[in-house]
Order: sequence, then structure tokens, then C-alpha cells
Amino acid sequence: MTRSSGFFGRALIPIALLFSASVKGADARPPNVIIVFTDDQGYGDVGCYGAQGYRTPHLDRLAAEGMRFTDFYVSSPVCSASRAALLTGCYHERVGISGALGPGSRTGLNPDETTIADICRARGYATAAVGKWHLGDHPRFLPANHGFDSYFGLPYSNDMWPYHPNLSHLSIEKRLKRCPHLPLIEGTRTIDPEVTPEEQRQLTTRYTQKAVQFIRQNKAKPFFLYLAHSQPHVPLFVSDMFQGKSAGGLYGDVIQEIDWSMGEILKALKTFGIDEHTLVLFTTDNGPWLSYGDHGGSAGPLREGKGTCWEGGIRVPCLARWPGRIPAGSVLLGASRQHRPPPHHRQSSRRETPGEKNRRQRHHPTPHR
Ligand SMILES: [Ca+2]
Ligand SMILES: [Ca+2]
Repeated sequence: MTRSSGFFGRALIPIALLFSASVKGADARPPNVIIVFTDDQGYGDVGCYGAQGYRTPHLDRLAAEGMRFTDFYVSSPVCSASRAALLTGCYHERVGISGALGPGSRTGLNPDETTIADICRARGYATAAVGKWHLGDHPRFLPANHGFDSYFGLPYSNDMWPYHPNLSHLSIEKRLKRCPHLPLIEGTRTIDPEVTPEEQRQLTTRYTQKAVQFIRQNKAKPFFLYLAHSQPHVPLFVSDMFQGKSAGGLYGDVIQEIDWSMGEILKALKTFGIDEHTLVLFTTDNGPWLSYGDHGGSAGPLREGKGTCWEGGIRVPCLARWPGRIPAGSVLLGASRQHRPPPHHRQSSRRETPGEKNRRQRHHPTPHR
């Protein structure tokens, strides 16, 4: 095992990974980038981070063939804010996204912000977002306006629907006044206005199929794939193939299906001969939702979980694999993060961060009317 405390520097953002000095060399082909981002999966919910009761061989393979981060921090212990930081490389406050946006939110990530997808697309990459978005469900805030050529998934969390336990005492008519049906979106179009519980069970499979299809279609050119699973956010759903298969209950089954999904992606990279041209980054948006008991995950040795700024809320698993570039079996010790500190926290290189140019002119997210 190689141990490192300086690889990639202290601030890890995928943009820096992509276009940093580590990309230089004989291979002029720009690397493909795949970010797999799960929802509410805790620090203790991956085999190589000590998970109990279920297996994650494909995620563990990322660690064995790449790098495991011991102290990777997200910007915020909540969905939308964490996603804003991941995609822009900025603290979520700086791009005006806090907490978790609800259905019909009047705000979202401003289309003027620069995302990883914007940067990749400007360099000729094919770009796709698959899965949960949660940076505004109005069409102007959807991935199509943030640098993604295509999108397929839920616009926000899978519990933002009329079947939420908090609404169960109401008639369905009253529930729908409080929360609309959960829509499935392709591009900017709703292709299913009412995702049912049975359909939620198929989401991980469908997301994976879309992801592999995108890899196949773009195997000959650089691509950026952002696969943001809706699971293991509650309510937990798993397909028949994984139901009851782990010793870790429904939560374990769900994680094993996410692990299978990673296996399908790694298999596709191998099949299409682009393994060594592809950086695969796996991480999660925030810690486990502990108040859901055995339907929430584990923060392992860390205190507390989602919604708190104790370690369990903001320190999450992170794995990076890029054969030939990232030393196999390496471990990054010391703090790293999904976003870049503001300029005054850096001693040199007064370069504008993504979106900073826009914020010189504007300080608030854009409401839609
Ligand atoms: Ca989350
Ligand atoms: Ca449906």
C-alpha cells in the first residue's frame, strides 16, 4: 500500500484532477471522467471503510486499483448544497445553494455558474447526467442548462412525494396538495409524471443501463459522466435481483446493488478498451440519515450523520481509480474536499474559481418566474 499525504494537494476537486499537471505526459488524449455520487451513504458503508453485513467488491476494487481517501469532506451535510459544491468546485454558499431544494423550488443553481460539465463540454467532451439532480427542478435549472448534453433521472430526492410518512395520515388528495407526484425526467421533459414505488425499485438498474449506454456511445471520444444514484436515500428501494441477498437487511441489499452498478461501469470500460483513459471517482453527498434506524447507514467510527457538521455528517467515503495514473492501493491521508477554498485562503495563484467571474456581477441565485 502506498501512503500519500500530498497527492492532488489538499483541496480535491474533480476539475483539478482532470486538468492538473498529472494529466500531462505522452498520452495527449484527454481522460474520460466518471463521477459516481450516492445519496446519504455513510463513511462506514463501503467494505474498504469497514462495512459489516454486506459486500462491496467493486467499490473495494476502486481502492485496490486506485486511491482511498481517509479524510474526504463535503461542503455541506445536505443534498443540494453538497451537489452544488461538487459540480462547481465552490463552497455552496458562494453559489447560493443551501440545504435541500423542494419540488417546485423558485431557485436553483444559476445557469451562469460554471460546472465541471461546462468545462468538459468546452473541451469537446460528451457529457451526461444520470440520476438525482437536486439543483432546481424548473427546466432552466436542469442539467441541460449546466453543460450536460443529456439527462435522465429524478429532479430531487426520492422521498419528496405524496407517500412520505409525514403525509400518511392525509387523504391522497390532500397529500398531493402538499407534494406532487415524483416525476422522471429525460432532458428537460417529464417522461413519467408519477413514479410509483414499484418503479423506484427499478431506478438503480435503469440509471446503470443509461450510464453504460452513454459510455458505449462515446467510447471513441472524451466523455464526462455524472451518475448520481437516488439510493441509499430513504425510502429504500431495490430490484428483485438484490432483494434479500445481503446479510445487512434492506440497506445492505441497496448498497450491494449500487456496488453491482459500479461493476457494470468498470466492465464497460474494460470491454471498450478505455480503462486507462478513464478516471473513476466514487463518493457520496453527505453522511448517513441515522434517524431512520436500520434504513439509514453507518458513519463507522465517526460521530453523528447527515444534517450535522460532526464528522459523520461531512466526512464521507471517496475512491479514485485511474490505471497508470493513480498508484494502485494508495491511501490519501489528511483532509481533502470536494470544493476549493476561497482565494483569500490560498497563498498564491490568484486565479478565479469557476463561477467567480459571474459572482462579481451577481450575488444571488436566480429565481424563476
Ligand atoms: Ca443526501
Ligand atoms: Ca409511472
